[in-house]
Amino acid sequence: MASEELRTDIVTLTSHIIAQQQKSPNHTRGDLSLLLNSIGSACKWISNVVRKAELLKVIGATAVTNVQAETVQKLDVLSNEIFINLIKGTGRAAILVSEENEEAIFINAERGHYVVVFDPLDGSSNIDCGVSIGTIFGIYHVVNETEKPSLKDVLRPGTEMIASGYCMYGSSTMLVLTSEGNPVDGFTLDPNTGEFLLTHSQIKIGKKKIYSINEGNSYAFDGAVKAYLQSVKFPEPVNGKVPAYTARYVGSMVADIHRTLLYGGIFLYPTGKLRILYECFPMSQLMENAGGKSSTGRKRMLDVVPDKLHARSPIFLGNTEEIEKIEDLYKKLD
Ligand code: AHM
Ligand code: MG
Repeated sequence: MASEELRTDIVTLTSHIIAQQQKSPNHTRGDLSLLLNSIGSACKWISNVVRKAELLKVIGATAVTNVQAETVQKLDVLSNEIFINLIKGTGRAAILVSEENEEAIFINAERGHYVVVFDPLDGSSNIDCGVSIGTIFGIYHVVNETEKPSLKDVLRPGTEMIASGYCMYGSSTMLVLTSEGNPVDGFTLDPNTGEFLLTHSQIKIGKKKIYSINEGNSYAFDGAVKAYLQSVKFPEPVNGKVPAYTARYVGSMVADIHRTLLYGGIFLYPTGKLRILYECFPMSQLMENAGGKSSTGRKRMLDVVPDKLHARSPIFLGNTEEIEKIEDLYKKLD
């Protein structure tokens, strides 16, 4: 492409975050913008180590000691350290909750007014075979800035989350972000400039009929999930046409949700493996802001109040129509 044809109206993650901040009366200090930018930086660093992981194993085994030291550290542990250090560096977070840490991490009680919950590298079964994995995060404002931060700032419904997102380390690195009252936007990491560039503005969930579930767990499914699966595999004709569903399952929540957002369909994890705070809530806020729905089967996911940091829940996310089918089946079951 000739240089005169190159677009110059580029929106970077940073310029997008600043523009959103200017529209928001609640976050005029720019603290949330700082946090979101630091998350963007953390994701770039994690992307870098994820992409080098296999090569480092080979180089590390025979050559440079410090490289070897780096490779013996597991990727999820390394990602956790990167994420924590970059957030700490902003001085704006009061509490961090990571999937990798049993306890909440309390920091900077004086100037930190935000809680950041995150899974630094989700999709553990896919880490060692090069399949897409990702980082998931959510942000709360502390309940009261004048009080000492405590667990009551964390154990709150998902409706109080002010921003959330994920970064997928797939065929490209993509960061997808939303915040209260704002749409869902996607940014692709440009490896040449090291910038996240706005490539998917105002994502609305697609309309394809794709269902995504680990059917290896079928023995543990309840009647509602079994009936739903039966209905998508053996669909009844609608107006003389049989609605054909496609099955897709990566086994990394970030990749399965990313596909569900862009193409449409439903993601089901009914057996209660996924963690409420840093897996279910962020993905639910993204799904709702993209025009979809998220449910435990019996209630809106974002209305749940977790009773402990690593509490888990069944979850169903996707097109409103599909989620309502599941909810109706649960009503019949109860
Ligand atoms: P993890 O936090 O140990 O990586 O587990 C969460 C992952 C999700 O990314 C994914 O949706 C799910 O576990 C897949 O589980 P399974 O392999 O049992 O289908
Ligand atoms: Mg996880």
